Amino acid sequence: MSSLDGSLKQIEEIKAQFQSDSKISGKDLSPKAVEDLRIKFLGRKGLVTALMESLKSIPKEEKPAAGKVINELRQFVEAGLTSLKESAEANALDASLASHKLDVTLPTRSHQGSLHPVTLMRRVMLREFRKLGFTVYDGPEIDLDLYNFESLNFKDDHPARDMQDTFFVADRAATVLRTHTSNIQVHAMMHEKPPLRIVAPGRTYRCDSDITHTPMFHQIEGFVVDKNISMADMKGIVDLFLKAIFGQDLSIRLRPSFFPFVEPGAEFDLQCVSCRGQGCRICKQTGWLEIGGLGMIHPNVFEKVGLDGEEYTGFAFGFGIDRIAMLRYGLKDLRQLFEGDQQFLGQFPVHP
Ligand code: 2NL
Repeated sequence: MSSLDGSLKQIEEIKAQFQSDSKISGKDLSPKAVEDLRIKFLGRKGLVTALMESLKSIPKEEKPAAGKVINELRQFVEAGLTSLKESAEANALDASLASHKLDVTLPTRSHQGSLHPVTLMRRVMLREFRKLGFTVYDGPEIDLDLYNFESLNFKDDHPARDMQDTFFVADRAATVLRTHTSNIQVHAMMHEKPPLRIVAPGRTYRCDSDITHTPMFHQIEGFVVDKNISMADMKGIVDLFLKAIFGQDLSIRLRPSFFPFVEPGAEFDLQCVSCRGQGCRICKQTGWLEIGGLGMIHPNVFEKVGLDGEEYTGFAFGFGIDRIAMLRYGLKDLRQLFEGDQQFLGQFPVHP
C-alpha cells in the first residue's frame, strides 16, 4: 500500500468522523459546541491540520494528488462548520429571546437626550407669560413686507429694509425672511378683537454675523391691547416677567429709545445677574444688562391693522431668547447655541 493509499484511508476516516461529530442538534447545537468541533478538526493540533503536516513525509510525486484530497477535506469541514455555526447562532438568539422577556414600557436609564438651551429657555419664558394671562401665537417665518415692515410703520427708506439687514426671498421683492416676530403680532391684531394679550416666539433672520450676532436668532415679542392700557401696565408686566425668570431681587430700568412701531419707545435693562448691580465684566462695569425694547403701540400701527387707536391703547415689547439663555445659563459664547456640539448640549436637562 502506497503512502497515498494510506492518506486516502485516513482522509475517509476523518471525513466520516466529522460527519458523525457534526450530527448535533437541538439544545446541544451551541456556538461553544461548534467552536470545540472547529478546534478538534482545524485547530493547531486538529485532525485535518495534522494530516496537512503529514504531507511533508509523503514522496514528492504523490504530493500533488494527496494535497488535492486533503484540501477538499479541509473545504468540506469548513463548509460544514460554517453552516453549523449559523444554525447555532440562530439557536442562541431564539433561546435568548425566549428567556428575556423585554418590557418596552420601562423607563430608560441613559441616552435619553436633552432639550436645546434655546428650547428650554423658550418654554420657561412662555410658561411665565401664560401665568400672566398671555396667549401664545404663531406665524410665518417667510412673510410679506406688508406684515414685516409696512404695517409696523417702517418708512420705505428705513435702513432695516436695506439689503444689508434683510434676507429677501429671490425674485419676490415684497417677500422677506422675517426680521423679528412682530409680523406674528400684526397677523394677530388683524384677526383678533381686543382685549388682547399675546406673545409671539420664533426664529428670526438678519443678514448679520459676528461674535454677538448670528444670521438666525430667536425672539419673543408680546403686546397688550385694551381700553386704558398705560405705561405703568407695560413696566409692571416686564418687571413681573423678569423677576420670575431671574429672581425677585433684581430691578429693571427703562431708557428712552426709538422704534418706528412705538411712541414713546424705550430699551429696558435688568440689573446684572452676575454682580447684582455692583459692576463687573459681564455688565461692562455698568451694573445693568440690556435686555430688549418696548413702548406704546404707535397710532399708525393701529391704523394699519384696522384697530381704533382712539378707543384702544396698548404696549408691545421684544427681546432675544438666545441672549437671555446665555445670561440665565451662564454661557460664554452665543455661537455655542448653534454649533450642535453634543458635549455642550448634553449638559442641559430633559425638562425645564
Ligand atoms: C427688540 C424689540 C421692540 C416692539 C419691539 C412691537 C411689535 C408690534 C407693535 C409695536 Cl406688532 N411694537 N414690538 C416694540 C418696541 C421695541 O424691541 O427685540 N428690541 C431689542
